[in-house]
Amino acid sequence: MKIESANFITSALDLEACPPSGMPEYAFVGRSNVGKSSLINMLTDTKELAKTSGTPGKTKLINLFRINNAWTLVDLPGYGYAKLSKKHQADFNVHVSGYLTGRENLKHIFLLVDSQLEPLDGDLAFAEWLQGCKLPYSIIFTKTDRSSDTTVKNHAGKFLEQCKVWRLHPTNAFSCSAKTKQGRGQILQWIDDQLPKKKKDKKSPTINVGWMKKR
Ligand SMILES: Nc1nc2c(ncn2[C@@H]2O[C@H](COP(=O)(O)OP(=O)(O)OP(=O)(O)O)[C@@H](O)[C@H]2O)c(=O)[nH]1
Ligand SMILES: [Mg+2]
Repeated sequence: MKIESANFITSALDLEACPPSGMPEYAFVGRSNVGKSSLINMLTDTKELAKTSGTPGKTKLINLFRINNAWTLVDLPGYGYAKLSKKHQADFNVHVSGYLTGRENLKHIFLLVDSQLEPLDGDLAFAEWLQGCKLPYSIIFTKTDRSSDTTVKNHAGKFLEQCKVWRLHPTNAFSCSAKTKQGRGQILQWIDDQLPKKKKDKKSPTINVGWMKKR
């Protein structure tokens, strides 16, 4: 999919503040600092559409972006960073879970998992919660440029093994690097495949004027 336009729509505190939309929506969720905002910039080929930071907890609101005037991409606050205040984590739970369970046009959730780390129970528990809510989700292993291919494969393999143990069935699994753009093509292609197909322009009917010549 070619990104022709990527525009910020709004930052919303909660579901009620998200403008109603009939466009298919795709949300990115995961632990604080896992690389959600960086991945959104990488996918849209922009530098600062989504705000990133080395300090966990940068994204505090539900940020909506309109892509190609056809679908919406959503950057969500992160979860589970121990150093964040209890209040921040509680707000995350209420607002993000309210958005995920209540947004009618939400088509798919990408759960980002750091490929540098061994599987974390927090990520598996989040996937379990999504599945319990019957929300369709896929896994994206992030920051693949930071480790060797062997380490990335090892961590991704272990995580997917744990998914089986936890009886989790993500729709798909991808890997990506916001730095090298690895995975960009696959993720965008997969989203494109899910989008409703535009109807081809009907050709104007050709008028057969042969009968006129005979007269
Ligand atoms: N090397 C490398 N660094 C990355 C990658 N993705 C993100 N980072 C870095 O990781 C840090 C966190 O990235 P963000 O995109 O802000 O993470 P986030 O998940 O949006 O974080 P919160 O908004 O705090 O939940 C930043 O310093 C990024 O530059 C990647 O693919 N490769
Ligand atoms: Mg962020």
